[in-house]
Amino acid sequence: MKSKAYIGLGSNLGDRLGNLKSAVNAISQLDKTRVLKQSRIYETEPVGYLDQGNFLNMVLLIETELKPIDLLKKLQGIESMLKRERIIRWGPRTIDLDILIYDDVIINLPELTIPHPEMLKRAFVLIPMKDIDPHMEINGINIDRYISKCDDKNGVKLYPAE
Ligand code: GSY
Repeated sequence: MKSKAYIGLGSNLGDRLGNLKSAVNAISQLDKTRVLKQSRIYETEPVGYLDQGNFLNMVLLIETELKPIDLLKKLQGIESMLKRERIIRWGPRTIDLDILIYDDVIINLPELTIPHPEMLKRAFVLIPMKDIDPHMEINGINIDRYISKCDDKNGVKLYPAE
């Protein structure tokens, strides 16, 4: 059965743009998976642990036959392949791949929570997501309403296209 999932990507170490591109390429080559849409890329000020460099963030909409846990494992494989470094818990990372939404599935496991618990408070997730679906509603509420309440919205800037 084919499912749709939104994946959040972030990088703030090394070749940030190259890391995002490599991750998109690796996701597009996953078994039983195809990338349907991708957002533009945004440069975003760090949220949480502030003493670190700006991130590049983007969001993908994929179609996949992988179950959520299998998709998580594949994404973790891509993170290790891209040599994700994360010394400080909320600190800099070469690449971070998060399953944000998977159909209308709700999962609460120690290793995986879907929908992503922080996504509705993070403009660095919602603004790219809006590129993919400008009229998106979450829990019956328009995405713009969530964005307007995000503390980090002024720190999210479109990254110049190449
Ligand atoms: O949530 C993923 C990692 N992360 C990010 C991020 O991707 N972008 C921004 N702007 N801040 C962040 N803080 C953390 S942790």
